[in-house]
Amino acid sequence: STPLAPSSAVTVLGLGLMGTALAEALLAAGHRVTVWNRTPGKAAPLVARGATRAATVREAIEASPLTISCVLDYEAQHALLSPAAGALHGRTLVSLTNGTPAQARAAETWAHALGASYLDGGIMAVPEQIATEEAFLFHSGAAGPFETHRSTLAALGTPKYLGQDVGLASLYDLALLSAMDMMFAGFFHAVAVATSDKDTTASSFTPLVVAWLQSMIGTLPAMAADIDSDGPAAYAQTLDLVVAAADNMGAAAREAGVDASHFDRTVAALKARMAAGETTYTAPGAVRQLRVAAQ
Ligand code: FVH
Repeated sequence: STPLAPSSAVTVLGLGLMGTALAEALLAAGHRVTVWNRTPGKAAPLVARGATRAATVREAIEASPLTISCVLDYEAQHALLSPAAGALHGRTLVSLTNGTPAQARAAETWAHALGASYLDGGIMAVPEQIATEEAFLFHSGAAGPFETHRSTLAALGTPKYLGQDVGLASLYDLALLSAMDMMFAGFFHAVAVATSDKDTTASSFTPLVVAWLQSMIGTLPAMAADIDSDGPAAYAQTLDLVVAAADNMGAAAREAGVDASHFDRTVAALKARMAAGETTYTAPGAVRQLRVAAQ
């Protein structure tokens, strides 16, 4: 079999916006970078900066002890790795492809069966933030391979190791992406409602959204403490009030010609809790409600 390349060698599979940023960061950190992409032409700018373009996935994996995969999804990742799976023996695969905890666990089992080490990861950054202080990456999986490659991974952003359970990186990644997604959805909704006023623009309204959300973010640690505690919640409102407010938010959206179905669902769920005898709206109650609704 091909002897392992020096530890400064890293392979990147997938040269979309993120994969390209990762490869650039590794080159800037002084690594010997081998790249492969389904559409080979995307490698040209990296080759101009010193990367080596591999003709096949197998050739790419064999060039380095560490391969980082960053493609669209796990289906694409598995499809491109499968024909070259044997090359992973004795090497480490780090998947920075977005996926679920179950997909990470299946990928780890698959890699271990091949005699490869496997780490999962979640990138908490956009491509422009890679290798800046803003970027951090979750990693999970066996501690040994993480420690071996920690300094290489640190070239991409601050590595945050979550533990041996390989599913944790994607669990945290998707939880944070969910928070971001719902925040953006809230922003778009608020802008749609406010700009139903002919004199209001998104740009004139947005500083108010920013100020309000920044102030509300300050309440999250106290709510978290409530969620973790068995005692009475410090942050509490009457359910009556929360239902009335959600009703009004839905009505205002409808008056503004904006979809109000989110508030219809919220009001229905809160009224069901009131019918069951609950009188108080708390953070632990809201989290519990999400679990009840999923059953
Ligand atoms: N971009 C971002 O802001 C986010 C930030 C958080 C992390 N994500 C994750 O990173 C993965 C890749 O994202 P990306 O931004 O690089 O995505 P694209 O620019 O769309 O590039 C997609 C790459 O995947 C390749 N690809 C797609 N399907 C296949 C396939 N069936 N077989 C092989 N490769 C495939 C694609 O190849 P090509 O179209 O250039 O030939 C690109 O290399 C992702 O998991 C995000 O969730 C980014």
